[in-house]
Amino acid sequence: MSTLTSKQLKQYNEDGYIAPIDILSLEKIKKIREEIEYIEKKWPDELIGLGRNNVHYISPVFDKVVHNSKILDVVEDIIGPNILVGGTTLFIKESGKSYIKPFVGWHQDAKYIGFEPHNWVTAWLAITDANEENGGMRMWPGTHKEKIKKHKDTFDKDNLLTRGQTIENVPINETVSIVLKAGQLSLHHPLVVHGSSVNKSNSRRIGFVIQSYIGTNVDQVIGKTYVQQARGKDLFKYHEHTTRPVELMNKKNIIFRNSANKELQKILYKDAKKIGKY
Ligand SMILES: O=C(O)CCC(=O)C(=O)O
Repeated sequence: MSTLTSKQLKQYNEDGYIAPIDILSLEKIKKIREEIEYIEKKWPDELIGLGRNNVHYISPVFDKVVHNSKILDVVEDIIGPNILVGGTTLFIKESGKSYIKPFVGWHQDAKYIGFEPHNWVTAWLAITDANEENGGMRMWPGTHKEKIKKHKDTFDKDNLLTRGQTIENVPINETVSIVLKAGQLSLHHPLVVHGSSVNKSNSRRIGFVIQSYIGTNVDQVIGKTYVQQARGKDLFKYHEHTTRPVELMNKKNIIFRNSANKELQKILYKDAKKIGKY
């Protein structure tokens, strides 16, 4: 029996995403936010640039999120019972009052991530509310049924994507705003076109993105991905499995995360003209 309702599954099949899904209480979200702020204060370089990736390798708090059974139940409904965690990214958008104006260009995740076949799903957990005002995501429904589109590398410094990539001429009036309360989740398909605008509010917008949950039948065709078993059995053994952190910022875990992030960087910048800040 599935956890997602038939309406939610229909939304995924027809539109390429599902939102919102209730996952964590505000009390649990507060602890996650405190963990971010604690790391930022104590180790100011740790979560910026390439360091926005794979915080679940150095923080037991985030490790617990990626192995959360409520998230895995809904992910299982989409990709089946054998699930690996293929990576995570913190998408933090500072308030519009800061000197940078971060946004995310229109893109399809499948263009750069290298996971084939597309038996995978991206889970976006709202650590703060995410809405039109503070730069929540917008989806272009139905585009997951299309092929990979042409992406232009702009290297715009405010674009939170690695190469500042963007799909041009997206009809904004056909896109839909994803509104999430802190603690809610959205799921999106590898091919659905999405992006997000600047944060015009007075506070940060934070999304913790499991990018992505992959079925064990999914290989990495560009480079190397490390994985954790989230549920079920790895029947294919395409990837190297990693251990889970038991304390924050353990030295061994830091070294491992740095090398995993370097491998990720090679994937995300394959054939790019230059390397950006992430
Ligand atoms: O956080 C955002 O605004 C965009 C994140 C995104 O593009 C993704 O999760 O695939």
